[in-house]
Amino acid sequence: MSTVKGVAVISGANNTINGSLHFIQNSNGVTHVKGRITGLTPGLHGFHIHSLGDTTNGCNSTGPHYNPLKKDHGAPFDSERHAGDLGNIVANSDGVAEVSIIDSEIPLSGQHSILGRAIVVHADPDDLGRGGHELSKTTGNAGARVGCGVIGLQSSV
Ligand SMILES: [Cu+2]
Ligand SMILES: [Zn+2]
Repeated sequence: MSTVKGVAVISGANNTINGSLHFIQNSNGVTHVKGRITGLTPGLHGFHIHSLGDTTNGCNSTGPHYNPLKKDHGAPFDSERHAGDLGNIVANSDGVAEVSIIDSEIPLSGQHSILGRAIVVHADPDDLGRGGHELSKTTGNAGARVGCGVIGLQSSV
């Protein structure tokens, strides 16, 4: 498996949330997500791959969490998780989140590729399936979708 690179430009409904994220799939199939998102409220924000790259109705048309193996919502370190479950990112007091996530369930090639799907940032923390809320096992009860971008192919080496 060769290195594949993707990129997503993040924007939100009110134009205050912006960012860009780079996706680098290494030769062992593990993907590194790296970049920064600005304009967030300080604190934790749920962070997921959603199944569709459709932003005709903003982030709300990107579908549910990407879940090709039909599992329950969870944390990135759980075996019972959606492939798209990347946990939370943390915005500092200036509303800036520096993102650096390494994950083995979000390939940029093959049957379960995330290319053409969306990455979504939520208003609230993802409870990682542990909150006991009726939405915990489907969305982590992370609230509104405040920013998103479609993951496109950047280049292959
Ligand atoms: Cu989400
Ligand atoms: Zn999920």
